[in-house]
Amino acid sequence: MALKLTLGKKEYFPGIKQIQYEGPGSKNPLAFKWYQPDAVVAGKPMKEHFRFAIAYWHTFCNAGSDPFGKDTIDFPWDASSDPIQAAKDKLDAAFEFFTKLGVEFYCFHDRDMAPEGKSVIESEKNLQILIDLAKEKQKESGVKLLWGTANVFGHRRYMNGAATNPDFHVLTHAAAQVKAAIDATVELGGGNYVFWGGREGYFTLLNTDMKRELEHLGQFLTKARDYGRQNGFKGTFLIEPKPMEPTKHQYDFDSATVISFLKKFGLENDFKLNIENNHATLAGHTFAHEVRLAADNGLLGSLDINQGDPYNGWDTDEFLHDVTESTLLMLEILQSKGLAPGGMNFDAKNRRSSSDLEDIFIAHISSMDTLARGLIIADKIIRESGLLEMRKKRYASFDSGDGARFEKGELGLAQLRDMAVKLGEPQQMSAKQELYESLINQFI
Ligand code: XUL
Ligand code: CO
Repeated sequence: MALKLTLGKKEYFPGIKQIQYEGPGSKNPLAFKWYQPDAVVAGKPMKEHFRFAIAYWHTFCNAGSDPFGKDTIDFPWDASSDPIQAAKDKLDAAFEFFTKLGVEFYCFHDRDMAPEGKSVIESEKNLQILIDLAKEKQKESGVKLLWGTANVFGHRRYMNGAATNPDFHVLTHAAAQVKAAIDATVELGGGNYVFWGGREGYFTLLNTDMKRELEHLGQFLTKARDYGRQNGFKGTFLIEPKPMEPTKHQYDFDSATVISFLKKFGLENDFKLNIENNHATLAGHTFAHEVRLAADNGLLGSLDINQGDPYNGWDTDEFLHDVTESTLLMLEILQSKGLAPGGMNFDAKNRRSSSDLEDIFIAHISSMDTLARGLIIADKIIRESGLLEMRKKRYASFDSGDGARFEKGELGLAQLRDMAVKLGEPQQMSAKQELYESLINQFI
């Protein structure tokens, strides 16, 4: 079903109409060149492969400030001096943006949507006001919530952590926020609920009882899961790995770390992973590696789409615009069971020097086209390049005979040793890395 254009009292992007597909030859920056939501690729419509979502915090809250300078972008929805009115205006602008871009999902933190109050109770009331309005807007437009989350890293009370804070009092405030954010996610029909542990980590082991902090995190997530399940949340809980920034060492370091954490605390049936490209590269991995590991463990949940800068080592959250990177990602997605009920959330921001309002449209369009191209290319690679067959052949010695017996656990170490004696020195087998790499380029 197509989204219905949904405007508030004021139109925030007056020069921009609903974005259309015009094809690769188009020179219109406000048109799709590759992304056709209903075009079928690899057995289903493009939009179902991607399930694109807009990140409320970057797109409507981040006006370009960095540690060295203040905002550079004027958000017209930020004009009111009454914070609740400003939040309502932002909601209007957000739904105008979603429905003009044709993106069916969005994601938010509690504090992106509604301002923090002077007490837990006032914060809960503020959030409820906005959730009621968002519910109406979802109904009118057809837009859905991909996931909700709580910002338990921004406020100064969380400077030593939220669920892993050494002070129990702080932990109770994190619990209050997570409870309200789960309630909001249930009310808005969100398919997922995310935990990103920005302050769950440490700067020095000298003042940190790591074992105790990790046990607190396991306990906290268990209780959050129980609360959600008892209160109508049927979706997937997600943990978003990131190795560092803002803390020096974050507990949810990467996919491998989070997978073993989930298994240790018995959370693997309710939780999956929300993997972000720039977090993967900060951990010294590729996006594809992190996605493959999660998928192989049945724990691929959702993706935060962006890219880092190869020449510096922090979380620059750029819009994904690299076609090779997108192709390698889509190769993994096509070999997995797909993302639903997860999706692809644009956890990305414009450069602060991209200061026109239309630049946020251009950035999303460019990324959606990049992913659409990646999908088309990856599908072709799978069907025509022979790459997967080549890879399978590398392991042919395990497909039958003693190799297959080994895989089944039928051969002990001493038997394997006797076989080495009998078989003699193995024949060298090239890994053909450059051939694989050239195949990818042949299809791009
Ligand atoms: C921070 C980050 C967060 C999470 C949600 O690096 O990625 O925005 O996606 O809290
Ligand atoms: Co993210």
